[in-house]
Parts: sequence; C-alpha cells; structure tokens
Amino acid sequence: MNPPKWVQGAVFYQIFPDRFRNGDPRNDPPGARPWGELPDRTSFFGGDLWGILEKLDYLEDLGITALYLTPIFEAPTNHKYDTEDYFQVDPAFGGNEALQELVRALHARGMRIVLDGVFNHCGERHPFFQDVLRQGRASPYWDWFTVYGERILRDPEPNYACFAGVPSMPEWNHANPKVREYLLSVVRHWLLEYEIDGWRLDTGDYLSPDFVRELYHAAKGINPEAYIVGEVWGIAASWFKHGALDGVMHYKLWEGLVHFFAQGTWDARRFADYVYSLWRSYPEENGFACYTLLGSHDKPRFLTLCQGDKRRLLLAAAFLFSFPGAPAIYYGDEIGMEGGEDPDCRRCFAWDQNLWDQETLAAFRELVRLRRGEPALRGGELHFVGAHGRTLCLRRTLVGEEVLVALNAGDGEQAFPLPGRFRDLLAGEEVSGEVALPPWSFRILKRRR
Ligand SMILES: [Ca+2]
Repeated sequence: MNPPKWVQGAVFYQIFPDRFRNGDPRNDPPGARPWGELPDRTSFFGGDLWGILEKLDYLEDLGITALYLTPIFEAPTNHKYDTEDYFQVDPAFGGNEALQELVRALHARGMRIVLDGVFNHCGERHPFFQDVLRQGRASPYWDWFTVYGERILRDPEPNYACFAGVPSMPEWNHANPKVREYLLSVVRHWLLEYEIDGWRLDTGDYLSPDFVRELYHAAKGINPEAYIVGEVWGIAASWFKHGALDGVMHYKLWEGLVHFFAQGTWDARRFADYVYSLWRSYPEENGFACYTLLGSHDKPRFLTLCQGDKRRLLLAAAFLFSFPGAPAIYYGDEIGMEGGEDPDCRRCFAWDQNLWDQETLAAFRELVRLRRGEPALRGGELHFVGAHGRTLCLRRTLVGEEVLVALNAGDGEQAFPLPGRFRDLLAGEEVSGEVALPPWSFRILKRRR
C-alpha cells in the first residue's frame, strides 16, 4: 500500500455537476428548471462541465487543487448514479469532449480530477440489462446480473439483485469474471485515455473487497499516482488491511464534527478521544490519504446542521484544515450555502455575489492558504495537547516545525499559556506567555525557531 503523496497536500472541491454552473444552455436536458429554484428529486438545472471550466479561476483562487465530481456518465437522472453508458460523458454535461477539455485545463493549472465510479450497480437503461429484460435466460448477459427466476419481474417487487431494493439500479454480479473485466476496462479507460487522477468508489460498503482490490491494482497499473478513495460510512480499517483503498470519505470523522461543532452534544474531551481513536485505527499513510469533509451530496449542509450559526461552521473548518487528510469543500459551503437532506443539499450554486457570505468565503480562503503554506498542517504528526469543556488544542509537528491549533467552541472567554514564542499565522503577530481565545474563535500558531 502506497497512497499517492499528492493527496495529503490536496484541497478538494466536490461538485454536483447539474448544480454548479451552466456553461452551455444548448445542452440542457428538456424541462430544465430556472437556475436557483429549489430542487426536488427529479429536477434538472442544466449545469455542465463547460460551466466548471468557466469557473476554474474561481476555484484556483480559492486554493483548490483537486476536484471530485459526482457521476458524469450517461444516465437518465440528475445524479447519474444509474449509469446507462460507462464510456460516454452525459451529453447534458457536455459529452466526452467537455471532459477532455476540463482535464486538460485542470492539469495545465496543476490541478487534478477524481471521478465517481458507480460499479456496484448500473441503471436499468444499461444495454446489458435491457438485453436480459428482452431475452431472459437466452441473453449473453443473463449471468451478469443475479435474477431469482426465469425472467425479470418487477412487481410486486424486483426478483433480481438491485441496489437497496431500487429496481432501476440492478446490481452487477461481481462473481462473474466477465463483469469484473468489463468494469475494470472502464476504470482503465478513463485513467489511460482521459488521464483522470483517480476514482471515488460509490457504495464502497456494498462492494466485495476482492473486487475492490483488483480494481485498485488495475488503476495503479495505469497510473501509480491514481487516488482510489471509497465511499465508506463505517470504520474502514478492514479495507486498509485488505490493501484495497488509499483512503475513504471520512464520514466517521464527520460524525464527530457534527457532535462537537454543529450540535454541541459532545464536549471537547469526548470529541478528542473519539477523533484520536479514529486516527489510531487506520494505518498512518491511509489516514493521511483520507478525504475529510464537512459536507457532501448525501448530507445536509454543515451550516444548516449548525442552524445557520457560521461561527460553528468556521471552527469546524479550522479543525478540518488542521487535521491530517485531504480536506474537501462541498461546492457552495464556502459562500455560506444552506440546505437540508437530499435533495435540498443539492441546490444551485449562487453566482450572484450579493448572496455570498463574504466573511465565510474569506475564512475558507485563509484556511486553505494556511494549510497550503504550512507543511506541518499537511504532513505533520498529530497530537492532542488539551481538551476541556468547549476548548480544544492540537499540535502538528514536522521536522522541527510545530504548529498549535487552539479552538474555543464555547461562549466563555478562554486563555492558555504558550510553551515558548509563537507567531499567530492568521493575525501575523508574535505571541508568547498567555494568549486569549475569545468565544467561538480559533488561533493557529507556529513556534518561532
Ligand atoms: Ca447546460
């Protein structure tokens, strides 16, 4: 196991392509809604990869180094987790040409792109499943799926394996070597022909570890620097023992962030114990290669979980950007977008700057800048040096450098004694002795040599 080194220095930005930016209205799906209307489960808004291309200056200026896009291959829904053709970027997103242009432009800026691989299941419109629907047992693809009967039946319930019982998402039969080879050909194709930089594996918890390990090696065979990150909601230790993933989307860490920062249901001691135990549960190289997040298309917006209290959001962000792993910004979190459970967390990005929370945006920019400027924040060893009440302090150390991150997630004024002379990386001033930590604030301090 050797996760790519670039990941621990990366700052990710997650995009739900239908909702980030509409770069070409000519490719909009029929019935696309006006930009900014609240989404329901079936609405389309016309966002596309051309729109992402248009906004690379914005992303680079924010300090983003890598994109993660939810699925882009041809599929009937707005989320595209029901793939119809794994070899075609959806025409509504600009087709293969748009992806080629996007990858080229990202790489020219030194940025990377990770695509969403939906390999547990396909969509019902996938031609192989359609063939089984038509021909039943006579189809050459019969044993590519798992059908409990002589032909496909949907009523009163599907008689074939499908994702979470959803009939429109038939599951691949990974026990069939032809299925595995087909899916691996998809993995290789986009790495080799389009030079994408990695795969996020959808529904990792549902995939067989042996298939994922095979996929991992197939990807690394094309590009040893490819990043393979799993959507895993539980403890991921077994995946790393199995040598099947570089990292996971760190939903376990997210749970702790919600308890301590957003809801305040845990005190600092409980949070620190929880996070420390998580950190020590994974091999260090995999911990550094985890995708750490405050939000995703599958969770309510973090600011909404904070009931709109941006002080809580910004403290959680300060923690995330000081913690090992590759921190990710879910599109729009940086401008203070809100939204509840899916589909509300998938609103259109608000490009009218009058709607932006400038303070939040400035804070995200600053956190990204600090992280990118301080090697200890990216690759340093992690130590918790204090956790009491609503106050938390962690230390990152790397070859003689030391950065202290102190957070006060409470209403009371706090102060703590510094073990030496430090520079406040946000305020730019030198500090020593006792430093004040006002309510709902954080300080990031670097030891003077
Ligand atoms: Ca469009």
